[in-house]
Amino acid sequence: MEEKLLKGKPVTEAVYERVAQNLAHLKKLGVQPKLTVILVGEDPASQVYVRRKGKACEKLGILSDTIILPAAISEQELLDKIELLNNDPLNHGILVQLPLPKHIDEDKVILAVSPQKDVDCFHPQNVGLLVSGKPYMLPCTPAGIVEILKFYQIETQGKDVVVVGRSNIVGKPMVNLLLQKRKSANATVTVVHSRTQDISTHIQRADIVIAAIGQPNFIKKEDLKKGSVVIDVGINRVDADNEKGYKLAGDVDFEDVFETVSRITPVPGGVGPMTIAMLMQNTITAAAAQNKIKLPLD
Ligand code: L34
Repeated sequence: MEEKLLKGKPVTEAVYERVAQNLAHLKKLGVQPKLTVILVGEDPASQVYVRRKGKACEKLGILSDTIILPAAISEQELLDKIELLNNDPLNHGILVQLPLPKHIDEDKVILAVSPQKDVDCFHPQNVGLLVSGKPYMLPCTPAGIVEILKFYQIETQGKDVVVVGRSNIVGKPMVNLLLQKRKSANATVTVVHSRTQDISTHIQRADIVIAAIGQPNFIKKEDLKKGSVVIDVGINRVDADNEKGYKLAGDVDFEDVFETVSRITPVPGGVGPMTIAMLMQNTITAAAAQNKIKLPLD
């Protein structure tokens, strides 16, 4: 049972080890990396994620600032705040937690963040570099998934990988990462989405399924090939009879598919913590680049 689980924790520890060594190198050269996270409004899930980002920085010795802005803030005020951070040489990373309130244009906000400080890899310049195979930084969640596959020695080269979902934050960058010409990628990638005619027939052919659609328990055992590897990116809150009033469910029906799959990431404790680990790595990469320093480990 245990060996089927692709847990995030041991993978984050390996990443944090690397980050700590790179960080020590930067500090020796007088650079103190700093990340600023902006949270607009009071979305409860976002509050959890942002708090975890601050905690990870604290644990590693990366400076961090969390700016909490009211949901009613104007788009211009937010853009002004970002501009101040773009011009602050002591701040190396800027992350605006998504989603934003409806009256704020996410695309404008993403464009406003200096590409050098874009630790999410959301800016079109950084997306372009990734697509062309010369990334400045890697998008956190997809990069975390590749780390999980590497750590557990799951071959992607030549394999059929089906990505379920085409979001800018997971699906699309995931495709681009898996298409890179490198050993830890080189996959044959299919993307299925809400307008795909028969999602199931595609998923049934997959050696590896990466589910990122945000619908609880969407994928069932009938959808999967026996022995396939499942990476579940979904973190859905579903009603539950406990103190919190909810529990977390993935996009894959874990109980239903468990016998069918060879490996599967749990929710929570799978991909989620990797997103944060890769953000730490990106903050170090950004701080190094802004100070023209080459890091010892990549
Ligand atoms: N700008 N917006 C921006 N960057 C990001 O990288 C994110 N994301 C996604 C949402 N919006 C963003 C995150 O930070 C999702 N995400 C994220 C980060 C951490 C976790 C989940 C999603 C996480 O720590 N998950 C835990 C459970 C947390 C809980 O108890 O609710 C886990 O074990 O999966």
